[in-house]
Amino acid sequence: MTENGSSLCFNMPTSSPLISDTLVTQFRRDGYCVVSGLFSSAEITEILAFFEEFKSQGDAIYDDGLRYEDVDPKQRQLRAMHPHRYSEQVKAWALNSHVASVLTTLLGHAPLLAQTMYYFKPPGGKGQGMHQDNFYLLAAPATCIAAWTSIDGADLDNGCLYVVPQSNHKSIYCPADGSEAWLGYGDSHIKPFPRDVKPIPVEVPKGATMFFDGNLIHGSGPNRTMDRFRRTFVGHYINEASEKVAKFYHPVLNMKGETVPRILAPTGGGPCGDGWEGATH
Ligand SMILES: O=C(O)CCC(=O)C(=O)O
Repeated sequence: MTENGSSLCFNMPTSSPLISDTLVTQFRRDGYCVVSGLFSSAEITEILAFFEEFKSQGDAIYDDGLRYEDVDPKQRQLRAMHPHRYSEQVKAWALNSHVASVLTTLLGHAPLLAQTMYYFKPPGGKGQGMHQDNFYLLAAPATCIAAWTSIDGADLDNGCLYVVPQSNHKSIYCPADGSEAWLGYGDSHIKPFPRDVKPIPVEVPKGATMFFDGNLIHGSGPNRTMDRFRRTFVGHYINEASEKVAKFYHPVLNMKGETVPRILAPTGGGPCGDGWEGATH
């Protein structure tokens, strides 16, 4: 433990046996990869069962304290925001040692947990607009990373993610027209959307985890099925060498679940100007 409260390097090797060199290369080049087997099938069943129960508690559904049944999934994302703040069990899943091991390889540093979400995306649920996560998290000096674990299997019909490969090498796009519209569900902060990039779908098998870079342009399609959910458990992490992340993601936790007080909230001067302090997303 350092004097400012962070636990740097838990002796976790930076080369994980849980991810192949090919996938590490793909992540570094394209900004994403899909890794199987980090959660057991029993854990996936437990996560599913937990959130089926959790949704009736109604205290962690985005936004404005809306309850599950009050959210119209055609209008906005139906998702629990930061459920790890409400449940030690969810926190334990977010701190999963296999996920931590892969994150350490991809980051080259130990990860710190900044956010969890659980997307329900029921039949008919809307898609998510194309965005870059670090537009919202403002992690610095390194970008953030997501671990997105598919509970049902995500495919073209039920609303898998779309990504722009290699956009992880681009800077954060700032909204050009100054409008607030991109804060709405399904809208994009990337305006105008660059003509030279083409999103591609990424299907993820049930139980597998997709990792993606915080600068990667991504979004998701609508759930066009009549009868299948597209549920996903998501953790957003920052690199332990980070100094800052937006205020919406505090407290930041190390992978032992301890608060890391040395991480500050940016007070202006980010890539999109002094007035932008980030947001939940
Ligand atoms: O799961 C989705 O549909 C969107 C997820 C996403 O954009 C994210 O986790 O950053």
